[in-house]
Amino acid sequence: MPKPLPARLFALATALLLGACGPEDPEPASASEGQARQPLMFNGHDYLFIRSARSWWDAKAICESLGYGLVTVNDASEASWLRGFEGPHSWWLGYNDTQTEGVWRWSHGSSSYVQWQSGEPNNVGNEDCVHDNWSGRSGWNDYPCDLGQYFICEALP
Ligand code: MAN
Ligand code: CA
Repeated sequence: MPKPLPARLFALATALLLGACGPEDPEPASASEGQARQPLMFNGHDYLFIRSARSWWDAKAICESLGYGLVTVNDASEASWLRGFEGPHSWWLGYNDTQTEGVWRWSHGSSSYVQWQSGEPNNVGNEDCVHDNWSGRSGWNDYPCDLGQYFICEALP
């Protein structure tokens, strides 16, 4: 069951507030960053594109605090729709092997869809989290979870 409208409006207001002053920002973020947080709908799902570079762990916690999860990608149409908003940046997805090396899971929801960039995942150093659009390529790359990336939240069902 989708969350009622007031809950969604509350999540949106919180997201906008976060944009104006994130919990870990050393100083208030710019107004343009706040304006860049767009809730978007696709195929009955709603998403937040958060243009603030955070570790995968912080990104996950921020999505959860808003009643969302890190995005789960279910098929090629969702993947290409998401990519339409990514621009030149790379974005955290929920996919990760933080629990068991080599066993990839979604942090929220489930999906059998995968779209690795060729040669990935390669776990260079220690890469347990997945971002999309790395270096402008249209596939996924495993990447160190502690590095800051923009991220996409998806409303939990
Ligand atoms: C860098 C990192 C890795 C990636 C390789 C690809 O080392 O971005 O995650 O796999 O480049 O060459
Ligand atoms: Ca990699």
